Amino acid sequence: PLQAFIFDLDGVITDTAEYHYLAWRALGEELGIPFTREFNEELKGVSRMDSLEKILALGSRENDFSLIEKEALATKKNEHYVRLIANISPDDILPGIKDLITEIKEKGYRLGMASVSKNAFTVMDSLGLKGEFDIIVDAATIAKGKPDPEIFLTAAKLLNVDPSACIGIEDAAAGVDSIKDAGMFAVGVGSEESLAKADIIYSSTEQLSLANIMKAYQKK
Ligand code: G16
Ligand code: MG
Repeated sequence: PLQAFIFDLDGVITDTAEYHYLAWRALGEELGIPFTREFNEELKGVSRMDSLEKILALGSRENDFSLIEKEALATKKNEHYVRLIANISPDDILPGIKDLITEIKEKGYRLGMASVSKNAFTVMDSLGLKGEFDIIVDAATIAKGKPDPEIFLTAAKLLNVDPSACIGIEDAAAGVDSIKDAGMFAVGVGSEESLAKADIIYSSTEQLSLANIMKAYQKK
């Protein structure tokens, strides 16, 4: 039987996915590597350094920088991102999320967070949601980012529940892969084409419904 829900942060709880996009896009332009929103889908849920590598590869510039230079580029993007999230408040929680969290807790399910973002604790604090979650995985303890299942498996372990008794919620293709490879039921928020592997897909957080998710989960 179902025991826990494990949420992604960026793009599910709040729209920081947009800020990651803006910060990467600015760095890309500076490097002469402009990219589209479509390409950005490949960056969602992917760690900071892996995202940088993908952007450099897009511009065939992966061999133009030393590791130290790459770290400086990643830091520059992060400083921009940190400025963009400076004024985040509970008003920035995406529609439908608060109600879903309340319902999940009322039904007695456990609640976890699986974000590979090193800024996750800050963002959760600004949103006023840190205390609502039973566990928040510390991204610094994760060796392999999404699509690897490590982060969702770690969340299940910290919650002390079996992965098969967990539902993961994600907005990124890499995140859905991570959930599925962890052996969990995957709820996707976004477009059908990029989240095809999810067990159930909603076009936006507003459409999320615990009753619906439960129905789909029980059918599996
Ligand atoms: C998030 C974002 C990614 C970002 C990554 C690392 O993952 O989706 O775009 O690159 O975290 O973030 P940071 O640079 O803040 O450490 P998630 O798992 O919350 O979707
Ligand atoms: Mg995300």
